[in-house]
Amino acid sequence: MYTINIIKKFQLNEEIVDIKPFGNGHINDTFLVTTKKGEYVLQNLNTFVFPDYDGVARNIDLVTKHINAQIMQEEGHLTKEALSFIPCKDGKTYYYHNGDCYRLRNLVPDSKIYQQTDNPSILEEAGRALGKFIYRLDDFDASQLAEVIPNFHNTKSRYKDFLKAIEEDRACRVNSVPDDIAFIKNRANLVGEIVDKIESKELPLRVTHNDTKLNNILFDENTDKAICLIDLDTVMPGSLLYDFGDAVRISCSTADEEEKDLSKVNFNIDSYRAFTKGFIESIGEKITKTEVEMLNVGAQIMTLEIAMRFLTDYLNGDVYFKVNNDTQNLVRARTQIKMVEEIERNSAKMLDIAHEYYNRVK
Ligand code: GN1
Ligand code: MG
Repeated sequence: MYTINIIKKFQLNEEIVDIKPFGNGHINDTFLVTTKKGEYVLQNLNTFVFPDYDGVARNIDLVTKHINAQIMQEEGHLTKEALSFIPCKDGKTYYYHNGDCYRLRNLVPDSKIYQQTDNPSILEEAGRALGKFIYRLDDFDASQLAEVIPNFHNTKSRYKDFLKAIEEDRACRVNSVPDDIAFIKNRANLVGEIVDKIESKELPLRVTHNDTKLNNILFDENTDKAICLIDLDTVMPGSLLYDFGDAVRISCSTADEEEKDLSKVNFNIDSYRAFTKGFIESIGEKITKTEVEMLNVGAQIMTLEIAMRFLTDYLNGDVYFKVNNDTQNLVRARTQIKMVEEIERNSAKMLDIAHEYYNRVK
């Protein structure tokens, strides 16, 4: 169906001027819709990755309503931080047709994203936005949320998927990547570190975003202040370490996830300091001592997990992440493996930084 006909299903009675591809996610297709009155973001959710598209829409609705109510309470009115979705003519928050699931939301005015930066004040803002997101959802009952991708950040189950991919060797690629496989297998003892502690209640189960790449944070074009987190499809119950770790692996890297020259992939400790400062300051006393002690472990495990996911997809023949060529998932796996090494080398310093800022808020 033409995109223009899809937009007609929504309660948006504005004349459309332009529709063009937008953003660069690995899962969904996104478009920028310009009308005579404003700009909107239309997204086609990947229903292979998110078969429970109804649960995704409900989760997002519940979480944005909760956050927006807090903004109202704090400010007396809705600010730019508030995301709002335009309902369909039938009242639903999405339009489903033949396996495609579309949502339409406002484009936050004068906003931009960063793919990468080493500017400490921007990274401090990024940490602050993430901390605020978790802070605002602290009193939200996580059991209301559907687990839209079961075991999404269950590193133990991701490791099982990885072993299965090696055994099946569907794309006949196993023999060409022995060192990458060995790197991950050598760290098998780490995969239960977070999930086991959630189960034993040493780590609290919170509401987390679960996809906290820097480009999922909106910034104000004029002031460079962080506005809010976007791309809420994976909002689910989880550990704060998932969000912190997933953010750090990108925000504190000196190179892109797709970089082929691994000598350019390094860990920037100043970026880590700035991000951690913003994060701990905004979440304040709500962060637990165990979480603080494990922030660096969170970064290590989340980076290992995504390395494993990219390598698993490479071994399975590129069935999950969007790719433009046969080695893209391997390149991604290798940047993440290099980041794991870098994080391991810096872990003592990372722990010191976490203590330093925690001591100021506790
Ligand atoms: C996917 O589509 P995007 O880029 O926001 C993935 C994340 C990965 C990321 C790796 C639902 O996110 O988990 O960290 O790629 N999202 C899903 O770049 O699997
Ligand atoms: Mg995403």
